[in-house]
Amino acid sequence: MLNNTTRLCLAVLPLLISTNSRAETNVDKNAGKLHHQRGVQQRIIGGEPVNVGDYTYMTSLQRDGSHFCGASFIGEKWVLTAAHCVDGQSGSGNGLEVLIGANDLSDNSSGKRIAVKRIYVHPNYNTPVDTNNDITLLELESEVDAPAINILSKELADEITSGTMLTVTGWGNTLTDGQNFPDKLMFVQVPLVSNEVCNLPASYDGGITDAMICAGNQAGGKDSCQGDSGGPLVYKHNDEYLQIGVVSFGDGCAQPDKYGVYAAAFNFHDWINSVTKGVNIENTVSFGAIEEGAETEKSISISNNGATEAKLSDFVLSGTGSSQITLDSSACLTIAAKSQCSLKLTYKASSSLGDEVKITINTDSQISPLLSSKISAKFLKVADESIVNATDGSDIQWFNDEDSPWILQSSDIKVGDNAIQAAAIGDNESSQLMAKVSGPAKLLFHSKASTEQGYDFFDVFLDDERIFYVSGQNELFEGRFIEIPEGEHRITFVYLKDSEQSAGNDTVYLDGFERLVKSEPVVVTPVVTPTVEKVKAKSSGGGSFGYLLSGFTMLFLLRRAIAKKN
Ligand SMILES: [Ca+2]
Ligand SMILES: [Ca+2]
Repeated sequence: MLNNTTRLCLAVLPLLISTNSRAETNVDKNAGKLHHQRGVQQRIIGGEPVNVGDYTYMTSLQRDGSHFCGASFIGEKWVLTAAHCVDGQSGSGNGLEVLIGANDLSDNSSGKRIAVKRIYVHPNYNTPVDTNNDITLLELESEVDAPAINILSKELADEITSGTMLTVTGWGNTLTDGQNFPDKLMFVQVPLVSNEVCNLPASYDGGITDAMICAGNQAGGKDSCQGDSGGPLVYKHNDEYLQIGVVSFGDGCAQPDKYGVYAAAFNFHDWINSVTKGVNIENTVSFGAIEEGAETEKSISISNNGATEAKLSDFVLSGTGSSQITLDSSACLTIAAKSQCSLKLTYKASSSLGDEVKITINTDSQISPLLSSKISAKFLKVADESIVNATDGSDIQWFNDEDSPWILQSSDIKVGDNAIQAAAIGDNESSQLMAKVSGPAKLLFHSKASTEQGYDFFDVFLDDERIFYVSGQNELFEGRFIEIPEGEHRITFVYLKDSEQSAGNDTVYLDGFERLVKSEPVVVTPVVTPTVEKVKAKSSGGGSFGYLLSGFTMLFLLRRAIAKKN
């Protein structure tokens, strides 16, 4: 167990890690989302191109045809990568693809391309410290006939001494200044460093856990870097490459004493077995924002990757507030081999769910006898009269965040005597406000925002679709219209901060709501207008819906991780 001194040291580590983890920076595609990926750009350092036909287990993790992380093919339909590459999000593949065995990413005939069906993040990722257990399995749409890599056994790992040369491969950045992501696969050899040395004050000062290993030269000069994340660190044993690590993070790249840090792949055999041959449940389920009195349904998927039928029993919900949830387990009492079922949860919201709400299930699978999934929600309660009045709206039902409520203020006003302001939230938190409106209608609102550009957001959703956002400075109140179709609709105003830093005044104001006379029924026309500081993000529509859900889930996960440190 960690002692107190170590914990104190670790408390400063998250910032260090998040500025230097080794996923490829790609703000264009992931604005505001990939907190790990901001930061300094450097290189797979001191490396050289591999010979075509070598390291054919090497895999590129891609979205929209662009490489953003490394991975390794471990056989059948399974790929290993880092948890931070997928933002710690278990669940459906969500458009991810892998390219197995390619050498040149610009050559379309190189390698085998296949979609990711499901993501299995290690359940203890980021626990008890950030970036611990940074490992994830990707289940592919079907089995792939390609050379696979085996993972080093625990026994063999114990025999490997520090100084042993290991090899890491990747398509990460090759430049010290600026960016050059090579198309051709690179490799570099680095010596294994003991956890003892890696934990010295000059290096990671106690931040390296048993789930991590380090490699690199004390003088620096050779290392993995941004864009190499998730890729394999391998050991050559009797002419066979065996995977020993997964590229995770480092303080800069190839700096003296700042070794590359890898998830210790050989420590995860049991978990890999339980996923690839056992019964699995999604680690976390989020109902997202839910208002007082509402009822929302959510499905949790359970998959049986074993070769025989699995029987499930003792479905138990526990934790503060869990009595508001009802469960329909009828579809999941037995799961045939290699198939899935859906567990239905219904949350009738009258109060928040505590931090420790979860469902546990027993199975007859010896590999995975107990399943557990954490359940979260953002509860919004009926707003105070003062909030209702300050917005100057009418015919609108308001619901305010219970934990981080929007507040009344009188210094920044568009209409009347006062307006409302998002809560002063910390990193990884959100302050949400919901307006329920019956359409058809046209709603006018005024907002002004001052947030960290590209990372902190003021988002407006019409039901599940993001229709407007600001990230950056929007110093004067600006009016926007929202066309609301027939029926009851939810408009949610979300001020969302990422995992670090602040910029500007770090707040959002809302005022001057007006529900205009009932208009003709209209088709929703999204008001996508990032104002002064334009950030690049995925276009609106279906894409942003997925983005929204994943952002929310991340938020809840991270909040829980923070709570644990207190
Ligand atoms: Ca007002
Ligand atoms: Ca921020």
